[in-house]
This record gives sequence, structure tokens and C-alpha cells, in this order.
Amino acid sequence: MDPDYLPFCANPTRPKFKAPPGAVDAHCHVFGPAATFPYAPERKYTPCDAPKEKLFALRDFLGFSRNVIVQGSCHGKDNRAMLDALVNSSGKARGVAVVGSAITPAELKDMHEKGVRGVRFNFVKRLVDVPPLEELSHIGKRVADLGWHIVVYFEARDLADLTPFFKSLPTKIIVDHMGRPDVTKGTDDAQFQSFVRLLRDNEKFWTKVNGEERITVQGPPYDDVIPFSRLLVETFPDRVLWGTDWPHPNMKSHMPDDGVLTDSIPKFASTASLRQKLLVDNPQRLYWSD
Ligand code: 0GY
Repeated sequence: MDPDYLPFCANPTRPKFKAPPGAVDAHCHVFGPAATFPYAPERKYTPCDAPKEKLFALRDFLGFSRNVIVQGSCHGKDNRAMLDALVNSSGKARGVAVVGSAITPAELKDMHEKGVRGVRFNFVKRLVDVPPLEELSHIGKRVADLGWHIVVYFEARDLADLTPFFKSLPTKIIVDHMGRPDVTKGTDDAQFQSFVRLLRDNEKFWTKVNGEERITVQGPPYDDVIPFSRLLVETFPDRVLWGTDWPHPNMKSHMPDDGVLTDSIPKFASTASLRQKLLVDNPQRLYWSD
């Protein structure tokens, strides 16, 4: 583990918020254990181990029913830890993989059978060496044939440059962490409004409304982020997802309490109907439609 890496919160608060039956934590990771699933040589950080057993225990403790496990950059294109978690989840986890353009149809089919339903394209330069867009286009076509979607992670300042590429992709596009808005500028800020417009004008775009622990300036309980997540949940109720982001890689300022994060949900999804869509119906459509 890197010397400045913060381990995940071992004893989260039990949330007061009761998630509806079937609720999905739709953005979380498993890391290692390194002794079984070594970290990728090309990684930009070395995390603390965050194995599947801890994730499943957290799911139950927080009152969620299912997980979507997103391949983290520290494992590169070696999806074994994530796939191992899926096949040992009793059907309670689906996955998002990271693959290269050399991936074969047989490998993709095997991942599909294990529960993968999407790939992640990461454009955050502190996390990855971003592959050429032609390579990603090629992968996009391959996964479209399986009915998968593409999760994209980028910094707000890169959205304008990346938008034509995103529009060219043949699948649904799920944007991580609300496109990482600058919360000090308010929801009327031009950059955030261009993100909102992208979703308004293009039905294939969805967004995750989590990541408050990364986007906040004020810190917990992250109230400075609520206007952004609320606006997205209320404007696009059928195209939003939420996840804990456990075990919160690369948090330098503080390590969030996953119970506190869970308790923020009713602040931005203020009705039972919005919460049902956000936590159950939307992830169900994307990850468990079969
Ligand atoms: C996240 C965020 C981060 C890391 C990764 O793949 C990754 O390593 O996603 C980050 O440092 O912002 O939400 O998972």
C-alpha cells in the first residue's frame, strides 16, 4: 500500500436510511488480496487490499441487496479479482470490466457468463495511460454486440473534447461521479450545464450521482454536493445510478464513512419513487435485465 494511501473505514456508522428491497450499490470495487490477485505492474497507485468478503459484509451492513463491481485501475486489464467476486456472490453482483482491443469474443462471452455487463473507459490521466480512441472504438463495437454498456470516467475539463467520441459509441454511456463538477461554482456553472445538456439531448447518456466524497469542498456530510445530485436525479430519474465507491481509492483528505454516504441518499432523492428508480429499477434494467 502506498505510504499516503488511506485504508477504508473499518467501522462505518449504521445508516438511518433504509434502502428499498433489491437496492443496488452500483459503484464499488474489490482490490486483491494481492497475494492471490496481484496488482497490475502499470498501476499508478497501490491500494490496501479490499477483498470480496469485506464488500459483501458492507453490502449487508448498509442494507443493500446487490453490488455492481467496477474494475479499478490498480488491477489494469487483469479482471480476475472482480470476476472471482462475481462468481462467488450468489448472483448478487454484476461487473464492469477493463479490457484491451486484443480481447477475444470467447473471453467476452466468458465474462458475460460470469456477470459482466459493461466495460469502463478511464480518461483520468493520474490513474491511467489513456489508450488511443480508435482502440476504444473497436472495444465499443465488440461489447455492443453483447448488449453491454460503457462506463466513462473523466475530469470535467475534458468533457468538451471527449463528447464527440462519446456520441460516436454504439452503446449506452454511463458517466462516473456526475462528470466531477466544481461544486464551488454552483449548478448554473457553464461546465455543469453543458453536462446536463448532454444528458438532456442524448438519451443514451446516464450518470452515477455518487462521488460526493471526491467532489466536496466542505467535507462530510457533503451537503455542498447535494444540489448537483438532486438536480440530476430529479431531471433524469430513469438514467441515474448510485454507489458507495467503496473502498474509496486515492482519498487523500479524509476517508468517508459509508454509513454517512448512504444517509445522504434521501437528501437528493427525496421521494420513495425517486429512490426506487435510483437504487432498484435503473440498475435492474442495466445489469439484471436477463
Ligand atoms: C473511483 C475513483 C478513483 C479510482 C479509480 O479505477 C480507479 O483506480 O476509479 C479515483 O482515484 O478517482 O471512483 O473509483
